[in-house]
Amino acid sequence: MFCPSKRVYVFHGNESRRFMDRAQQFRQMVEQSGVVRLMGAHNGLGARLVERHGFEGIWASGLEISAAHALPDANILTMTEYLSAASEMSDACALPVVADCDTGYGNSNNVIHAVRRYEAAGIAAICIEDKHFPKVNSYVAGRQDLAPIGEFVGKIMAGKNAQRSEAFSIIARVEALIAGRSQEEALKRAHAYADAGADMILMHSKADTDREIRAFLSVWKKRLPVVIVPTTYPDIDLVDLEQQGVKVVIYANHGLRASVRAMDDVFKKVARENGIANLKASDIVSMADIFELQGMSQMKEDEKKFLRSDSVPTRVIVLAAGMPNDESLATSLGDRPVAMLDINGKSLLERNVETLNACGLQDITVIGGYRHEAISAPGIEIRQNPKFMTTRAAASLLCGDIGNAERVLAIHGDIVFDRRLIGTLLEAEDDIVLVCDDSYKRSGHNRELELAVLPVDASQGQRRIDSVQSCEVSAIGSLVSEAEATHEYFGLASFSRRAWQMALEAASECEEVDTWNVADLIDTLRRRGARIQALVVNGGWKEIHTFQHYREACMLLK
Ligand code: SPV
Ligand code: MG
Repeated sequence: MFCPSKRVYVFHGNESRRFMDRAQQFRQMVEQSGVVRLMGAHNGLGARLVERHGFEGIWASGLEISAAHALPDANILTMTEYLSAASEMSDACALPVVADCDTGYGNSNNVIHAVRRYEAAGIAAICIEDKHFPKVNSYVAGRQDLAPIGEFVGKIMAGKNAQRSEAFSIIARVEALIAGRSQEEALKRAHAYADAGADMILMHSKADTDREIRAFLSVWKKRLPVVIVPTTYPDIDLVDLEQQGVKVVIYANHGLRASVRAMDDVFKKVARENGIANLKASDIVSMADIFELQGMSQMKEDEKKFLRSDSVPTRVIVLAAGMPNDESLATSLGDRPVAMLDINGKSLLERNVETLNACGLQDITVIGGYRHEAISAPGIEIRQNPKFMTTRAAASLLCGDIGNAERVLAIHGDIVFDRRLIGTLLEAEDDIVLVCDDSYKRSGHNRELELAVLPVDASQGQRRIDSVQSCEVSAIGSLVSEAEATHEYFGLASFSRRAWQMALEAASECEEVDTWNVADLIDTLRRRGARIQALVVNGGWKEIHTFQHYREACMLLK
C-alpha cells in the first residue's frame, strides 16, 4: 500500500502552496542527469546555510552530530538524538535530508524501528553501513570490523519491508575498502545488498585518490546509483565520475570543520585582546544575517498576518526623507539623514524604534529620501519617497500605506520622544489625533514650526491638574500665523483607517499636495469635515534640527 511519507509545505509568495514529498524529490534528483550534491550539517542553522548555497540536499552526518555534542563518532549518542538532529535539519529547510544511520543502531529490529521513525519525520533517505554496532568513524584506525554479509542483507530487507512509502530510499554503505578488504569483497557485498533491495550503494574509500572508486565503478556497471564521500580524495572530476555511475556526492564534514576553524580564530582573538573591540566585519557575520538565517523576517511577516491582540493593529510610518535643513549638523551627520544621527552610540532612528517596540508597535515603515541607503534599524521596512527633493512631509507620509492595520501613527524622524506620549496617543480613539505643545512660546525657537490653534489657554508655565489636555483643533498648518497660534504640532499623530482613506482622497484631488507638511494635510482633512483631536502635553519630546539640539540630546539621553 502506498502511504505518503511526511509532506512539506513549500510556500510560494503569500498565496500558493504545494505539497512536496522530499523522499520523492530525492529519488527524482537521483534519476535525473547531474550528480546530487549533499552537504553535511548537524543542525537547523547549518541546514539553512546548505540551502542558501544551492546544494541539492543535506547529509545529516553522524560525525557532525556527535562532534556537535563533543562526543566521538562511535554510536555514543542514541538513535533518538541522531533522529532529532536530522528532523531539525529537515524542518529548517525544504531540501531532502539523507540521514547517516551508522549501522542501523543495532540489529534488524533496530533498523525496522529506525526506518519507521526517520520516514515519519520526513527524512528522504537513510544510509546504513555494514560494520558492527557500535561503529567507529571510518577514518579512525582500528575496530573497522565488517558485519557478516548475511546479517547486513537481513537489515536491508528489514528496512525495505518496514518503510511505508515507496519513495523512501535506503542506501547501503560498503565499508570493505575502509576495513582493508579487497575490491572483490567490496563488489560481492555491493551485489548482495542490491539483491536485498537497497536503492543505492555508498562505496566508501579512504584512499588518497579516486582509484578505488573507479576500480569499483568499472566492474559495478551502474547496477544501482553510486554514492561517494571524497573527503580523502577531493581531487575528482564529477562529470566523468557521473559517466561511470556516481549519482550522489557527499561533502561530509566541511561545514563542521569550517565553523570550528572560524570559532577557534575568533575566540583566540577575543581572548588575546581581552575584548571584542577589534573584531572586524570579516571575522563574524552581522546580527542581521543571523536574524535572516533564523527566520526572523518570515516571523515578522507572519506576525503581521496572524498575531492578534485586543489592541488596534497599528502601523507606524516614520518620516525620514527630508534633507537636513540646518548647516550646523553637517559635520555630525556626514553622509547620513538626520534619522541616522548617532546619539551616544545609537542612531536617533534606533532609539525611536526601541521606544515604539517597547509600546508594542512592531510594524514600522521608515520613509527615506535623502541618503535613504544609509537608513537601517532592526525590524523596519524601508520605503522611499522618490520625489523627496520637490515634495514635503505629507507626500512622504503617503508613500507609506496602511496595509492590514486599522491605524497609522505618523512620526517625524527628527524628534526623540518619551514612550508615555505614544501610550497617550494610542489610548485616544478619534479618527485623527495629534500631540501638541506650547513650550516654544516660553523657550523660543529658531526653526520652522507647524502651528495650531487650540481652544485652550496656553499654560504659560502654570501647573495643571490634568497631565494631558484634550480638545478639538480649530486650525492648523501653514495658514496659521505665529500671532494666532496657541501650540505647535511637533510630529506625533494618529490616523484611523477612515482618516487615512480621506487623506489619500484629499491628496489625489489637491494639486498643492506636494507643498504640504503633515499639519497642512491635517488641516485639509479638517476643512473637509474631519474632527481633529489634539492632546496637549508639556514636554516629553525633543526635536533635533540644529547642532545645539543635538548637543542637548546627547546630554539628555543615555
Ligand atoms: C559521517 O559524516 O558521519 C560519515 C562520513 O559517515 S565519514 O565520516 O566519512 O565516515
Ligand atoms: Mg557517519
